[in-house]
Amino acid sequence: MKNVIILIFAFICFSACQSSTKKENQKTKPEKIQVVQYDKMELNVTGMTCTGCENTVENGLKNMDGVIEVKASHKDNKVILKVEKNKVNRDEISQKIEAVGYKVEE
Ligand SMILES: [Cu+2]
Repeated sequence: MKNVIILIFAFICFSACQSSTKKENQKTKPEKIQVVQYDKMELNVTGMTCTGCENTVENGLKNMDGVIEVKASHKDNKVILKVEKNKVNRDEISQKIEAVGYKVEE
């Protein structure tokens, strides 16, 4: 009788462990397949006077981690970016633009 109880107990423990590892797998799976989300940023930038200025800004920003696309326009005084969400923020972009010699308007 004692053996049977131990056996049942062991079986319950075993199946409980199994179901808990299954649940963990289901929890971790979505994080592994994490979809990259993108953000669009638009900044008003003054000081750009020609396409050379646009290139300077674009090349400076393209090298930044998390920046996917950059389009600078000296005619509109705008810099439009596509960035990876939570990887790079507006302040870091502004700092970079100012570092290459242009002014970001708030
Ligand atoms: Cu220029």
